[in-house]
Amino acid sequence: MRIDVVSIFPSYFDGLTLSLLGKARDSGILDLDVHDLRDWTSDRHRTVDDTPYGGGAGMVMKPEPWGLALDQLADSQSGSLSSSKGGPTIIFPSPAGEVFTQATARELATREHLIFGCGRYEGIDERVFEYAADLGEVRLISLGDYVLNGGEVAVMAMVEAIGRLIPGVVGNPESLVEESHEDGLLEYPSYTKPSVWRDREVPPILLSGNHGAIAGWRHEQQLERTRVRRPDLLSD
Ligand code: JFH
Repeated sequence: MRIDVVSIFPSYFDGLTLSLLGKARDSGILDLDVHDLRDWTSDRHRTVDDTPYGGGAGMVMKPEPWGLALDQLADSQSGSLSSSKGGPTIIFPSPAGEVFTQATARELATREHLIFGCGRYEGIDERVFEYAADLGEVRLISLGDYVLNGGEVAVMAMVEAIGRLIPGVVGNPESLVEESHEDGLLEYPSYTKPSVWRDREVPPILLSGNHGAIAGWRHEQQLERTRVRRPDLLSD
């Protein structure tokens, strides 16, 4: 999989680039490239923003650098330009997008080429989303119902969630099988040594060696936690 990220703060992604790309980079499983949007400006001040038409607070990202960036990144890899199928999946984090879930991560982990566009200020000129739709599949995705200052933190979360689903990427769990036990419940509680810590004991059943009883207890824990913390997962 190829992942391109476009941002005016590319150094935000230094840690992600380092951690995610151990053997994944060397083996070519995951090719993550972070780009500075200002590389696609041509004025002396490398301007990426301007005042909003119609008035209002703050600034809006200009379309021209985004158009040039998307042109270059969309045909550098994805082969077939235009035609909208076979092109990259182009993701713009947005507080007004569909909410990102594990199902979204699973879907995006199957794609050959992802391009993440990180907005800042009050967002990106709307015509960029229309233009991007001619280059690939456009997805506006929200990390959750709260407002960040830009798309970078959302992209880091999404790339981490997607990356760990790709076999061979650092952080990929041994047992995605066990994890994909898709019961839609919260996790059961985990314990490790010592068996008593500051007068607190590990639930004795976990030391019993009775694997059937342990599985049953864990499932009960999952149900109860979900009922208390996330009842929406049981009703919807
Ligand atoms: C982003 C920002 C929009 C204006 C609510 C009503 C009016 C500030 C680019 C994603 C999630 C984001 C996110 C993603 C990209 C950008 C800041 C945008 C408005 C806010 C104000 C710029 C924020 N899940 N949360 N935030 N901003 N809106």
